[in-house]
Amino acid sequence: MSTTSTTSTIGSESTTRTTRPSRTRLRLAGALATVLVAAGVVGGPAAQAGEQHGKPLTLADLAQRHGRYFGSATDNPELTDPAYTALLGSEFDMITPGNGMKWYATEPQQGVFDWSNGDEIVNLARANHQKVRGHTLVWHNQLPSWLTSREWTADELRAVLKNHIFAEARHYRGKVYSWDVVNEAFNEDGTYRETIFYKTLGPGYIADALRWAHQADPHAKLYLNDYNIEATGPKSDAYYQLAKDLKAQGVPLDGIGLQAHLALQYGYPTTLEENLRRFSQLGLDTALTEVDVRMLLPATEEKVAQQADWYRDMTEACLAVRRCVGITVWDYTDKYSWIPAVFTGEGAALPWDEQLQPKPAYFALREALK
Ligand code: 9MR
Repeated sequence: MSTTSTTSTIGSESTTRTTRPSRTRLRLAGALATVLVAAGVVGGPAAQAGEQHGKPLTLADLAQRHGRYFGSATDNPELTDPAYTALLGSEFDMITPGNGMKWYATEPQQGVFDWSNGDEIVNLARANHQKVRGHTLVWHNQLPSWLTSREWTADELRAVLKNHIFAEARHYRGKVYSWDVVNEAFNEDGTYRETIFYKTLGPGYIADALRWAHQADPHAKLYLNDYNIEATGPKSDAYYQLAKDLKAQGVPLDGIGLQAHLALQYGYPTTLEENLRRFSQLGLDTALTEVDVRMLLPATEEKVAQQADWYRDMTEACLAVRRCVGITVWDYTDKYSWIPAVFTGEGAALPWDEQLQPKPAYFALREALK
């Protein structure tokens, strides 16, 4: 479905110049333009073809021209695959650790911290001049068993939560661009998910988590992140209302992360752009944080083409809304996608195939970013 036709509001500066340029000035400007075109810096067939100095522009290069980033998730076991890490290091300018910063990994025993997996990814990203989205401080999944296997009083759990957030956000202070502070806090109908945190502490745990994360790392952008909130509807309305309330209370919230785990069989979220825009209008950043578009296997040419359209449409929606700051795919190759392990008979969700070859979705992304 390639229905959204959007106009980017970026870079639409109006010129106020009224004097007519002299001929010499025009000649100089012409010469400069020729040089810049030849160098592939602006315009020209090479730049239009997405090249610079004879090298194809990366998704990150193209996104940067719109003031956006283009990222990928990754996971520690994959980092031993040199063909994989080569593309990971060159095509993207934002990295999200898929698992390495989650609670089970970072605080395997109470008060005993292990930063090794997160650090490995942060160090790799820094070596490649990439930023990092920290994921995630508070989530009901992938918790260590010391936390889930007993009852806590509210005071105890509050102290446990505060300690974890402070330790982790302090450890990565200055090293992450943003934090998914609370992940997946709502049910599909917009009610609060009955997590250990909600049940023990009430809904105020979200504001507390944001305040503690801000104290621990004042410069990180703080996000709430969830799936199935791409379209308007009860779940995304719940975030809209919560974000509004948090802003009114002066709670440090910077953005809403829309995961965007889409599936061809469930249809495209046609209200995505409108939804991004309403969060923008609250003064919040938005980001597409975990994008993939899965399908029922086998992948046919038709499905792969439809998938490409969806990647294009999502990118155009983000570019059309000023405060949609970037897009991250939930890993970039089908070789390392989480989908087949969780959804039997589904897959082929990412822009590169299992052999690390670009698929139509990759070219659609490039087109949308050009
Ligand atoms: O990609 C992650 C996968 O390796 C884990 O097994 C899975 C466990 O729940 O979590 C995956 O990442 C999730 C992310 O942290 C939050 N949004 C949904 C993602 C896919 O499940």
